Amino acid sequence: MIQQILILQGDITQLEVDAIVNAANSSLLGGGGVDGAIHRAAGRESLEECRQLKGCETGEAKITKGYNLPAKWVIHTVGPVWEGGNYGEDELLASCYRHSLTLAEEYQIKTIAFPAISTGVYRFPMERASKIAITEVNKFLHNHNSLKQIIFVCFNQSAYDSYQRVMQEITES
Ligand code: AR6
Repeated sequence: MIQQILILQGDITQLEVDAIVNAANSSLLGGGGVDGAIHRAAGRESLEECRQLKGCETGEAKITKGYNLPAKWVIHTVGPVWEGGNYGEDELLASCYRHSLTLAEEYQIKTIAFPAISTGVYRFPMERASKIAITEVNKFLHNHNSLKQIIFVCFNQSAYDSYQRVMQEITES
């Protein structure tokens, strides 16, 4: 099966994909940033379903239906708060991508979109986060072939530039 990685700039809540990933917090009860946007767009039932999940650990992921979103599923993952880089942040962020992709495979998801997890309120440096994101997705695609399309959704131009730069570096190395 042909697999494709795309980098787009835009609002993840608008995408018609099988699943979008939410950069949530451990309560899974909503917040600001992309989490707030996803909950607003998905609607009240989504929050109800999240409430039943009883939270999520950092680096792990849980799934709910998409409700009013164009996406069929939402995979909620909890990224690490950036504390300077010596507190296991890189590994925890990598774990978010791995757990999200594993869940996607379990649910036979073919197309999935990721925001830049942890790079907003949680302050993870964009360049470093995008390198981890692209590396983990590449590794996963190397060993699994169920996913068809992975989209990295960048909310602004500097995030988009960072993903493009890192993708080029990784492809050329
Ligand atoms: N579509 C795509 N990307 C977006 C969107 C959107 N609609 N909105 C923001 N981003 P953040 P975090 C980008 O802060 O750092 C919440 O309160 C944004 O520019 O949403 O993991 C949660 O409840 C940034 O690059 O998530 C947690 O408490 C990226 O998404 C906490 O924030 C992630 O920014 C999680 O912090």
